Amino acid sequence: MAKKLYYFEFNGLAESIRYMLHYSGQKFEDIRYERKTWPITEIKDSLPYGQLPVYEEGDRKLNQSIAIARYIASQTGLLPSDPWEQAVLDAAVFNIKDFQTKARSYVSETDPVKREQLKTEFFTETLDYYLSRFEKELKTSNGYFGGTLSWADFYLMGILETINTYAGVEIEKNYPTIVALFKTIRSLSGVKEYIASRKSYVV
Ligand SMILES: N[C@@H](CCC(=O)N[C@@H](CS)C(=O)NCC(=O)O)C(=O)O
Repeated sequence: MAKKLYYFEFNGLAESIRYMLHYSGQKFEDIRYERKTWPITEIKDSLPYGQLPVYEEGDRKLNQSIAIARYIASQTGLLPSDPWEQAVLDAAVFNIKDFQTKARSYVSETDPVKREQLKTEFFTETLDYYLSRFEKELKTSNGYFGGTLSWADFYLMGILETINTYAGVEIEKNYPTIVALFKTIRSLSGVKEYIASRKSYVV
């Protein structure tokens, strides 16, 4: 069955999904649109909710990045079978999503004065509030959100790398357990080759 992932030529909400697909060695078509030529009306109109990412398997279509990531994880040994363990990882993903939402209000602000204010608030309050908690959670569970490698770990890396693309710094650099986790994921077979082959992302 043909598998296709549609997104932009950017990391954003799709990169953790791409990482997991490459890690599991699945063949898929990685369809990327240029953000500067978006919207392409006939494509946008064909999407279930007019937004990307969208994942296709044969004639089935799925939108919402978290639903796609969780589905791919369930196919690739990155989602545990125990309901409690699944819920712990869901909580981790939604905590990361909350952090991303706050970061987004800073990076997407177009008014330069407001952006500076939001940037200061992000770097002096929000960043450490969340990253110190992610760090602690990882540290107390063997370096992974669920004790072993799971989709929540990939999700964290995809989101933080995207914020880094916008912010121009490695926001995780002072959090050694997060740094170590990313090093591990980047060296996984499939992920390593994908990273070596992809173009660098620009805002
Ligand atoms: N909650 C959705 C949000 C999707 C979303 O915001 N997609 C943006 C890119 S990150 C998009 O398609 N923007 C173009 C548009 O709205 O036309 C998800 O997680 O998949």
